[in-house]
Amino acid sequence: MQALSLTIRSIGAVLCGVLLTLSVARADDVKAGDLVISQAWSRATPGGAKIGAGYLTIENKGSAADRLVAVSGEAAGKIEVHEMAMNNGVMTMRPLDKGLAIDPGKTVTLAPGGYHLMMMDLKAPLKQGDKVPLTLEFEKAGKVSVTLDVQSVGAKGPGADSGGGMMKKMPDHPGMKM
Ligand SMILES: [Cu+2]
Repeated sequence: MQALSLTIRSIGAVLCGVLLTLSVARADDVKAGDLVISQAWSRATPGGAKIGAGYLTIENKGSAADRLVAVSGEAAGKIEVHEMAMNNGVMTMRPLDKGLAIDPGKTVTLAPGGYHLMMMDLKAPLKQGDKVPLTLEFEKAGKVSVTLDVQSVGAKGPGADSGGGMMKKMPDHPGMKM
């Protein structure tokens, strides 16, 4: 019983932490072979949007290159690995046909404005606080399960430090006309 109440108390403490700082919720690192996957997150989709983007960090601690070749998940009809690039002054994105290379000793970060997982045909809008399970498939490391932590619509990163903390949670901007 003591263990149980301790657990409940620590869950309560974590919830408080989330409410106060929005910085506690963070998925644990996932290890697969030589790869370490961390900071898996996404953004809430504005109502009705059928596409969303997933972001994460992949570190290759091994001595051989690996490659993210496929992504799948229940939340979306289709998921591709995309890159953003400037083309004649226009920001465009395109699927990486051969997947995303993770060179040995390197860390590749998927983030807004760069590489991302493009989730198409979303079954439901992504809401802040949602957990979205995905399966990443690597050439060498094989299939790896990760969970995207859905942040606010305007979040710039996986935690409060980059997302603006409490202010982002307020739906109505004080400066806006009601
Ligand atoms: Cu895209």
